[in-house]
Amino acid sequence: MARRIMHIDLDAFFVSVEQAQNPDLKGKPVVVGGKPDRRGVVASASYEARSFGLYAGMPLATASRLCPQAIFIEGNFHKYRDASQRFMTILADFSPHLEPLGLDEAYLDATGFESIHGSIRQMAVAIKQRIKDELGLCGSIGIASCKVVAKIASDLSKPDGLLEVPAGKERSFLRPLPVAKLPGIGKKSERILKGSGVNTIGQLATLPLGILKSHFGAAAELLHNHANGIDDRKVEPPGAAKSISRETTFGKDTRDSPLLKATLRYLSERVGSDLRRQGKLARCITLKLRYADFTTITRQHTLSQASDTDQIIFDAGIKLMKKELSREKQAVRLIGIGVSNLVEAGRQLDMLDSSAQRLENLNTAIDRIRKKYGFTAIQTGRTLLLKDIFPSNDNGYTLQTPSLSR
Ligand code: TTP
Ligand code: MG
Repeated sequence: MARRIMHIDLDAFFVSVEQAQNPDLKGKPVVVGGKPDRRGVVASASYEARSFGLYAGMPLATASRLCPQAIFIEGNFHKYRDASQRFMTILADFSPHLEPLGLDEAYLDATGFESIHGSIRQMAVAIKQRIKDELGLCGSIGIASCKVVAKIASDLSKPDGLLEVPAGKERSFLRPLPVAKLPGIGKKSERILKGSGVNTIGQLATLPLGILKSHFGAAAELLHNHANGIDDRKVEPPGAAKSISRETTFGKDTRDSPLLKATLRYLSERVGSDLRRQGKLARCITLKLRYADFTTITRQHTLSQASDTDQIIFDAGIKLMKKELSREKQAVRLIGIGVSNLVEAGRQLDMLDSSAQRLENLNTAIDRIRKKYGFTAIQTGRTLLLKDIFPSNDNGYTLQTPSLSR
């Protein structure tokens, strides 16, 4: 089932807090940032001020020249922080799966909440209403199956907007939009893309990955995925026991079993090493596969006992992979392994189990050596295969630096 992710962003936040406290300011061009005789820039401009061409980051002097009748306010950060905390408290009433970003925006995972509110859209309406009633502020909400599309939707809907992108419609929604709407595309990237004839997100989505890589290096894959409405990032509440994962995209889609196994082994070792460095044990192992047609699946296995050993992570991953690939005939584009449900390492490991103890001792020793001499100083049998496979590019495979997501 497709996820339902909301992105909520308050409209003209600093200005709106001022307007809520002083109704004389409502409906007028208002700027927070300082008096125009001060050096400095606009922090927030009301939508009335924006119609004169004012925007955040513009020098105050320029703003005053473009819109002399605008009301300029110094601003008070404590006030905005209080409003922000009250805003986040309202959101937390709706879902514990909440990830605040800065002061005035947040992601909320609303998957499965339709039964409570009638629909996710109605849930968003209820959120907007409470923000209006309790804070006197307007928020815009985007709803989609992933973060990047939800964020673009809330941005497009501003001000006081609500825009839902149905599951399956991500690409057609993004297709006509200018590339600058994609988070992460600044002025410089926009210029580069325009130079390659790419003006819309749709054009970016179909640009061959090789061309994108020549301009954006390691960021190309992410950009390509986002332009195609693909974004697996989870909504991660701050401070919650997170997950550790590693993944890698093959230079060429593959069904080669030794290669898949060796890569999984390598990724499991990286995850295990991170777990031990953080002093954590994991209960849940997740395998991720993306196929040639970009379909992405995750399969989970819960361990009877929390662990941080490479071998146990790998064993669980390989079982899940074998089962999955026996059903799926497509070639694999990306493979990843992750652990979650983390607990502090303590006495959870069964010390009576000598084989578990031996593995733990071995892993600790390996980590010590790696810390001293680098990660590749020791490689176990299966990862050695990677060396054989990846020494040159002539077989078409490249192993990219695995990304670490927490
Ligand atoms: P934004 O959400 O980017 O802007 P906004 O809320 O004023 O307007 P809207 O979302 O409707 O487009 O940023 C939130 C607050 O962060 C903003 O009110 C003021 C502050 N801010 C700065 O101080 N400097 C900046 O350059 C930006 C962009 C924001
Ligand atoms: Mg805002």
